[in-house]
Amino acid sequence: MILSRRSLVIASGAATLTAGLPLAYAQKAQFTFKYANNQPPQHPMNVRLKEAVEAIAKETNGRLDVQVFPSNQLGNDTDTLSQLRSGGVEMFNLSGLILSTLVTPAALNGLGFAFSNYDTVWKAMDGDVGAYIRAQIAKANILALDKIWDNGFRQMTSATKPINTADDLRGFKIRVPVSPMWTSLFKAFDSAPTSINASEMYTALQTKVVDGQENPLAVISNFKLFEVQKYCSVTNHMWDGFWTLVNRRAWDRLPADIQQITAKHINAAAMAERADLAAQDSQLRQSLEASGMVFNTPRTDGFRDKLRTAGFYKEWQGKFGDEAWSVLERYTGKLG
Ligand code: X2X
Repeated sequence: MILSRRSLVIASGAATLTAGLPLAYAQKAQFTFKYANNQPPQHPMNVRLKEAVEAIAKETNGRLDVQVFPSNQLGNDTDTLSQLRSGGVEMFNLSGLILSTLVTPAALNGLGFAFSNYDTVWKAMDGDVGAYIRAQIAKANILALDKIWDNGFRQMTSATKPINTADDLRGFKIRVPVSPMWTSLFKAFDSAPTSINASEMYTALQTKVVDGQENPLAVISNFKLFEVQKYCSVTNHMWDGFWTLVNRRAWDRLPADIQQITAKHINAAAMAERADLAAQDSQLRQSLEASGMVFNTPRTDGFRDKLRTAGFYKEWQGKFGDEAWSVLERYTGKLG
């Protein structure tokens, strides 16, 4: 049995990763920021975030106290995005694809099979694709810091069967995050996608509301999905990352030196987290296999053909527009 999100929050007294500043920073914080994310405390994102907020406290001499709330303690991703906009939460690490419910171009990097390796991902996201997306996010009055955190290349898991071909996805009851890109992708595969936030994912799988889901190995491991999923099919069907989003009014209240110190340490933490995940990669598969998961690696051509004939790429080229599309193709080569 797992605890519900609510009882977990009560049980932990909504403990944050910082739990107040060390005594060394005796000066009372001038600014206190809540920083939310959906990953459990042991995910490299939260490990690096904890280091970063300590470094920020130290370098600002305690003027800025950033309190990190992992595991959606302040609400699921959809709710937290509303809180970020209203200012109830000042900082939030969120998948661009989920942000795309508000800023459509933020889903650009998640287009099915757009990226085939990390080298291209980082060139694009640290280059013109990332810059393009951040400029669109800015129009929604939200600041996105420069360095996107890695979530990862996504793989499909199932309680019932390995996914070998696009046909295996027909009618497949799959949990997807709350985002039109994911729904559209799995509709194109003729699956039955259900939008469920990450905080409700484990329970949805456990109670068999859905038979499968798709996520990077680090998430499959950290959310303990191996307890409720048997098969892992290595499809690498999309790459997804987390932007550090900041409420614009809260950011503008910070003096320039604190802004600069904060951006520096958070961007550095994102770079360190990318390296952590890369280092964990091969060992993650082994540990998931040791937990009983069975892996297969399907050929992806059939999946791409299916998306093409279903009109998936045409649909998204229309939604994103030609400018966005050509920025992406600069890195990925011709799409669709
Ligand atoms: O919700 C998910 O599946 C996750 C954890 O990968 C995202 O944040 C998009």
